[in-house]
Amino acid sequence: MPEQTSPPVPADPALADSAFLRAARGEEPSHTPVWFMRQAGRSLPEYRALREGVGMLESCMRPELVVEITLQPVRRYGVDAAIFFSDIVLPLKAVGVDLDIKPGIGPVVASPVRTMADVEAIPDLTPDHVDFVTESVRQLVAELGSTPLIGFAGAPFTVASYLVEGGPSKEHAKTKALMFGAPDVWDALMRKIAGIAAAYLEVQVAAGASAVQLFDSWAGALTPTDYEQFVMPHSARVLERAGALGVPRIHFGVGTGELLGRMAEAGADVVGIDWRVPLADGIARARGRAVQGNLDPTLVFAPTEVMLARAAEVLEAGRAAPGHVFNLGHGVIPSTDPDQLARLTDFVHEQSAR
Ligand code: 1CP
Repeated sequence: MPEQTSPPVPADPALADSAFLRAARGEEPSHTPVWFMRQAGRSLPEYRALREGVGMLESCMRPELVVEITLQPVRRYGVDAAIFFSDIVLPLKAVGVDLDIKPGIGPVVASPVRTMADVEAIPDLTPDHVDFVTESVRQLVAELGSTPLIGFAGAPFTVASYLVEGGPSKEHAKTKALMFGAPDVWDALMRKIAGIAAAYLEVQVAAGASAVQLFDSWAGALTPTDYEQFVMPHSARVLERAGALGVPRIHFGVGTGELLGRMAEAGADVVGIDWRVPLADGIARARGRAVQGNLDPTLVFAPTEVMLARAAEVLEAGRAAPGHVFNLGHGVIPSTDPDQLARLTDFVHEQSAR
C-alpha cells in the first residue's frame, strides 16, 4: 500500500490557510469547513436557468458554463470549497467512449464493455483530450482566490459499473458477473479506468485544483473481501498517483460502513463517511485520517430546528477526528430548498468558530 505523506501547502498563503485545507491536512482550522456534494446542480434555480436547452455533457465542456455553475453555490452559500462542475463519466466521453447523460436517468453507454477487445478499444487519457477542463480550472482558480477548488474523478469500480451495465444499476449484477467470471478482463478494465482517473486528476491539479475527491459511490455493493481483492488495488493506484501531486485526497463511497478501514488504507487523507454510519464509528474506522460528512441529506426536508440539531450532533462528533470537513452523507437531493442549505452553512460556521 502507498505510504501516507503530508500534502504540501499551496503557494497562496490565504488559500493554504483556508479552513478546508487546514482540516483536510489534520490541522486546526478557524471553523469547521463545510461544502456539499452536488452543491452545484438541479437544486439551484440559477443552475436550471443556465442549463435551459444545454445538454449535461455539453455544459461540462464549455468553460464559461463550468465556471459559472461551479461558482453559483459558492456565491449563494459561502461554502468553504468549490467542487469542479463535471461528471464522473466525462473523461470517458473525452477519450471517445460513446455515451450520454440522459435527463432523469444518468449516464448511458451505447455499447457496454464486456470483452477484452472492448477494454482495449478504450484509449488512455492525455491532457489534450480535456483541454477544456484545463481552461475551466484555470479560470475558476483565478476567480475563487482563497477558496479551494476540489477536483474529482470516479473510482474504477463505480465507473466500471456504468461501462459494463450500460447505465445506472441498483444491483451491479453484470459488473460483478464480469468481476467474478472473467478476472483477466476485469483486471484490464480496472487498470484502464484507474489510468484514466489518475491522468484526469493530474490535469485538474496541474491547472490549480487544491484537493481531489475520488467518488466510489457504488463500492458499498461489495463485500469487504471482494473490495480488497478486486477493487482496492486499483483505487489505491489512483490515490497513489494523486498523492504524488501533494494535494489532500478525499475517498468517498455510499453504504461503505464495512469498507471504511480499507478505503482509508487505499490512500486517503480524508475519509468520506455516508450518513448511515455514526460519525464516531466512522472516525474510528478511518484510522487516524481526517473525515468528511455526514448529515443525512434528507434532513433538509425536516423542520429547520430539527436539521440544525442533527447538524450540531455531527459537529460535536467531528471534534474527535484529527480533521473534520462537514458535508452531507451523499449528494444534495435535487428537490432540496437552497435556503435550508444556506441556513445549514451559516449554522456550521457560527457553531464551530474557534
Ligand atoms: O441534467 C442534469 O442536471 C443532470 C444531473 C447531473 C449533475 C448535476 C448529473 C448526471 N451529474 C451532475 C454533476 C456531477 N456529477 C457533479 C458536480 C456537481 C457537484 O457536486 O456540485 C459530480 C461531483 C458528479 C459525480 C457523479 N456522477 C457521481 C458521484 C457522486 C454521487 O452522487 O455519488 C455519480 C455516481 C455520477 C453519475 C451520475 N451522473 C448524473 C446522474 C443522475 C448520475 C447518477 C445516476 C445513477 O443513479 O447511477
